[in-house]
Amino acid sequence: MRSGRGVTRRRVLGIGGALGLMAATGLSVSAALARRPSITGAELRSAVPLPPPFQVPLPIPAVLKPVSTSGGVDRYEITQREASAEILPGVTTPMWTYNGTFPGPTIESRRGRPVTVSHRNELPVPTVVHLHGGRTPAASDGYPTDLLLPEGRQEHSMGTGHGSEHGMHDPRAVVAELTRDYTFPLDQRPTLLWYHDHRMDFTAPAIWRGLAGLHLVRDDAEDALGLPAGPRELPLMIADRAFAADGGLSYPALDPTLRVRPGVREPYLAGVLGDVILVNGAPWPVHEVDAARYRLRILNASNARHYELEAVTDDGRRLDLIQIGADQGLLAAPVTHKLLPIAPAERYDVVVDFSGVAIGGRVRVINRLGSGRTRDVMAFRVARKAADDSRIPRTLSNDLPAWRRSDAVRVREFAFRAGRMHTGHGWLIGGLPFDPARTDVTTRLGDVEVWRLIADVHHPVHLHLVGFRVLSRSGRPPLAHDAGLKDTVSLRPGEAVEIITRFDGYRGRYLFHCHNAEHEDMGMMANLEII
Ligand SMILES: [Cu+2]
Repeated sequence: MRSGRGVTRRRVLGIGGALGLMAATGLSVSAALARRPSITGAELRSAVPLPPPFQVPLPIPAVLKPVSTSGGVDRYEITQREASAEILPGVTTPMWTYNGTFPGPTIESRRGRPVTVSHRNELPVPTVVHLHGGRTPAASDGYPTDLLLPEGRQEHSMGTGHGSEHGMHDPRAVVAELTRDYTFPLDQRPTLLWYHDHRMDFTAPAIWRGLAGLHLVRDDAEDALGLPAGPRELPLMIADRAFAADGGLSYPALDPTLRVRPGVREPYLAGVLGDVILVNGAPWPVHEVDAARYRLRILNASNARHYELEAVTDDGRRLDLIQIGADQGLLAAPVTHKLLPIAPAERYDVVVDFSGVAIGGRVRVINRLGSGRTRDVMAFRVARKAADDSRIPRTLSNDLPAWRRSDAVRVREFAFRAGRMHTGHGWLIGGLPFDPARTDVTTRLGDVEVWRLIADVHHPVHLHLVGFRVLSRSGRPPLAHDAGLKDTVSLRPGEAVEIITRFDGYRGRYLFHCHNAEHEDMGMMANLEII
């Protein structure tokens, strides 16, 4: 009942929702904005009893040890394999994992010190690893057809989807078997990155089954700021899931083997939402804290769920969420929020001060867009008084790019909209579904461009390789949380968002796409060729 009621009240969108409305009645953009729906997607309901909130301790993903640090390179090994996890207390959930855990192990790196991760695929399907937010040469960026096949499997026998469904072959694909080395130079601003599966047509179910982990990049300048650190720096990977009666994860895949036929069943075409909110793989967890400042490194790793986060004390007080960083690292100066929207794949670096909370008191992190059980995210219990020598400097960084409109050598426009592709319903960029063989954008290394991104429903748009700045939203100034350097921008229904970036780093074939993972699998990607 709880989620059923929520579904109707919050007008969760199937394809017949806002899309049909906008197409059929020709709603103007301003009218569509006024009717902005809070959620794009439909919610699955779990078939097992769910635990009460704030009982399970918050897990912190283990930091992976390098197998070698010689030659100026940190070398890691990760095995992708099936493993059983106890996500819900007393319930066994088979998952696809990096090294047997969900989230996968965290990698910690220093800026400019290269890392090689050797991935071994022991899963029953091909995989692709993408380091989201990484400034990575194309060969290691995890292009969706650069498959890592399980041992002894031929590509044609694996039903890799792009062959069977799209009737196309990608001659540029670089396919490996069993193991593949991904090399990340990490010559970039320090920030929280995340690695996840990016296989053609099957990214959404692969992430849902557990193929996601964190990768932190640090440097001396950031370390010297005096921000909360050590046990007072917490990564928070937020993701929703739903559980079937047998304890396994529910997912409405058309092909449960995830080999041949991509896509999801009808009510979920706009995105798959779960009724259980996980943080670092635990349902509605609780974490004991000192009465001190904490640095929260928040990632929304959900396939389609958006959150508007608030930190609320037992007596109803909303704590400040002091944003210090965005997707691509530190802001110039802190920005204080009471409410922080976070779309799939976005990251926010936030300091929360628990020193004003009574000892024994609780601070709940809630999602204003949720309803019933999905309104809760996690809680902090303030356990003890403690000394705190951390600080939040008024100047956090002074290396943010200051691109101006006049720097741009061209302006491009892309519409992110529902439409038809040959397999049925699709999500299109500029009217076209993804085709690995078609170059959608060609740009020169070093060029500055302005992109105008237009949405029908919510689309969190992600560019590989580069960070960008948000210039405007539907002709108005950016929102407070658009500050800093981004790699994913949340387009709200009916909105036109302008971003500016410089295409530097590496030449080669990259992507831009919607990071609603279901949209991404149903066509909403395009090629970006840097020459
Ligand atoms: Cu989308």
